[in-house]
Amino acid sequence: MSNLEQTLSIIKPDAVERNLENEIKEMFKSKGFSILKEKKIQIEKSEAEKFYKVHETKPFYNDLCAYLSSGPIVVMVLEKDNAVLGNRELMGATNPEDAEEGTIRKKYGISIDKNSVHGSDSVENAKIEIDFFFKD
Ligand code: IDP
Ligand code: MG
Repeated sequence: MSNLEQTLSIIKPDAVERNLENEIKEMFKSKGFSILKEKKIQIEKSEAEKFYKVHETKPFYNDLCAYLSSGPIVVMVLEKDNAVLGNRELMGATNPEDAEEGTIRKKYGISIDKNSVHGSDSVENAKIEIDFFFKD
């Protein structure tokens, strides 16, 4: 049975800066994801703080928000069957050192904070995050 889902992906500043946008998009497409929407933007720190609000009590919250707003990012809506989990699998572990071969973070991630991509962690959060960037 099919279970078409949408999820939010972000190519983070470290990857945009290294011109990895096309390589990363090709990895999504080769795994069967359709890119329904995309835009390259730079956000304010205050917007990053809203986006990462679930992490506000974490010691790394301030650095994380400063980082996400430090340069251009590419935000995308990805679609395929079971897209949320499929994207998490393709991204790999949060810490690139722990990420499996063949994942985006293994291939391109520099460190736990510069790990090249973001992906929604549940269908519910995917809806919230897609609205955050694409509702106008
Ligand atoms: P995820 O991006 O794999 O979903 P989360 O736990 O949601 O990971 O954390 C959000 C982001 O915060 C991570 O992608 C990473 O950039 C950063 N982060 C998570 N844990 C740490 C940490 O221990 N130190 C520094 N940055 C962290
Ligand atoms: Mg997360």
